[in-house]
Amino acid sequence: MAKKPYYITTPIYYPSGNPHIGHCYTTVACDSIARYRRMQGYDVMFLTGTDEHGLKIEQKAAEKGVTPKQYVDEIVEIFKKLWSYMNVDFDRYIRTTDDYHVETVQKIFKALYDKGYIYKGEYSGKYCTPCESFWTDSQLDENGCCPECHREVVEAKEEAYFLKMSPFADRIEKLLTETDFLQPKTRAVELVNNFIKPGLEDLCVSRTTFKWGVPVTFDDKHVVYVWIDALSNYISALGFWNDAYNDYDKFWPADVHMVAKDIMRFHAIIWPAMLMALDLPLPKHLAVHGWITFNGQKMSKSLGNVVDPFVLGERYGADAIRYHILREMALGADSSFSNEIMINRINSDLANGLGNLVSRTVAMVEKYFGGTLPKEKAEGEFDSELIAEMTALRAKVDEFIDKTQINNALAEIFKVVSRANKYIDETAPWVLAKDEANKPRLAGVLYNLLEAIRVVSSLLCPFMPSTMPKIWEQIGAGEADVTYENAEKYGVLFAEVTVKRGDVLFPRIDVEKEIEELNSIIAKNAPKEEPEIEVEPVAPEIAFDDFMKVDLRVAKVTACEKVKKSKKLLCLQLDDGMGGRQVVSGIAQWYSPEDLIGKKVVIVANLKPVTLCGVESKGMIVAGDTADGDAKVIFPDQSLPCGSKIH
Ligand code: ME8
Repeated sequence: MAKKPYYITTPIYYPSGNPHIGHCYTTVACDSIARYRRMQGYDVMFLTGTDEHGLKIEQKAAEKGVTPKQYVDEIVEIFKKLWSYMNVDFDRYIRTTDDYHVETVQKIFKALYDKGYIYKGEYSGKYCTPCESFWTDSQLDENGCCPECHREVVEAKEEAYFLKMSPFADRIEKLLTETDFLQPKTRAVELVNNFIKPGLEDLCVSRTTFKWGVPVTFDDKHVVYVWIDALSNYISALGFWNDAYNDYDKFWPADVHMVAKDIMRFHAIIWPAMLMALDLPLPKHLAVHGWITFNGQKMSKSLGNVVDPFVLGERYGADAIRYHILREMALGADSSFSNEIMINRINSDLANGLGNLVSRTVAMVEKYFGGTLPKEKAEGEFDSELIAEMTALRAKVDEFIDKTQINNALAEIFKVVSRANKYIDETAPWVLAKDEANKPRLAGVLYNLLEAIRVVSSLLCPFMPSTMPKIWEQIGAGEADVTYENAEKYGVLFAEVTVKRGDVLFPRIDVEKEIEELNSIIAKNAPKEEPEIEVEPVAPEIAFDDFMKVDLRVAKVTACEKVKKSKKLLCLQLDDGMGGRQVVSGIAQWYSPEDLIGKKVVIVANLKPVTLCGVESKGMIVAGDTADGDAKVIFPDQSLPCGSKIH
């Protein structure tokens, strides 16, 4: 019987800096699902790649004095090296600079134009002549000048192509609210309220201010907007409207696109609109995960050195890193990365849990039976419970993988690891070993443990692919024993199995010493100098009583949306511990609603209410200025209760 096709994709990453642990999460998550599906017998296509066009890349290359292509070639190699290091087994790697992809993008753009969905219009905004750049009002610096060179800008108009969005608004709203396309569904409401309900604006899909992009074939002053270019990768990589590949009919529509929340909007609104306009089927699922944060901020390239995945992999092994990031991240929520949490998890789950289970079991088979078990079955107390749990495990893992909830799948597997360790304490093999008459029971107990390890390691293999074969060697399991089919069966290992002690799978890490070493690496890699700012003079002295007049409180953002008619304002609903309040804040340029919802902030609680753009604001969110003139919200310790006073 022909295998069922299964198509899963990561975003294609910008090669504008080295990959970091955030990129690792999505890629390793997709790799694990792809491996799980292969194990289940699917014919899998796992696609990843790089998104190589755009102004940012053009500028970075110019700074380095190389061509954009030379610039991306170098970084793409680092991405590929990291994926091989992390045991990421992709089936195809797409680069948007590949000729076949460019051909598809050009044909898509032309088809949308011919169908009347793309039209020529005028893009108006502020123009900086020396930089040859258009800026929107919200992008200008605090003096209304160019955010790059800080010179004056002029009102200007530029011809541009636009994609009509309104014909698709109803269908997209239904897709988001009435189907399970978007996972987790809670995010769909946010998208509909923030983008669809206020009216979907037509999208500007071409640029004339830089050259590093896909040229529009019928108007070569223009290059295609980088998101139209990038999103098309999911089908160009299958050979849609090009001759490089021939798998479109087999693999489209995709089973899962996995992305982080920052690019959800492009995948949940713009990509479906493009496909609808082309009359193509929509992907089946969009799985949206949160960010890996570090010190409360989205981990990004500038923080890359802090937790360089190569450095971490060198110290603990790629599988331990894979396990940690997959186990920590719940679909939809952010996950904060800390070296200490990672080390503790490696110690508890991998060294003490799984590693210990394997080494104790193998050591006992060697000690009590010289390495080969006699043919015995244990069917007494505790045995049936362990057997029932191991045989029920596969179905539970399947269910979570179907829902792309990898952390929960791993939690289920590790419940069986704990259960098996507990079984050792319950059955006390060292007591059984004292009496020759108990030897048959002892052999049966050890056989059950080997079976539990076989089941657990078979199901863990997609997540930790390089460690599991080492376990199989130790427990005497052959390739045919560790299949998906056998993962729900008991009694698969040969009754007279021979074990073979091996190296320690996950050496225990000395937490204190390790943190000290990591901290010194972090300190070495930290930017040497703080960015310079013009420090404002300190305000005139005030008495303590005056300070106490300002009532600062902790409040949690329960809801947040953009203020209509304003590019700068966000309207936040806050739980202030006193019944709640609404605050309007001018931070829309730097934060989107999903960055803030669920977080605690500091507010000036007794500020006189004002009305901004017709919306009432009771108080103010406390924020600071960066060297670049951006605003950064002050996030207090998140354990402070709502309403608590700051002084
Ligand atoms: O957005 N935590 O590329 P990009 C979790 N080229 N995931 C993170 C992360 C973090 N701190 N940082 C990055 C682009 N990611 C576009 C995509 S797709 C048609 C075009 C992951 O290099 C996450 O998967 O900025 C996020 O969606 C992706 O990297 C964005 O990568």
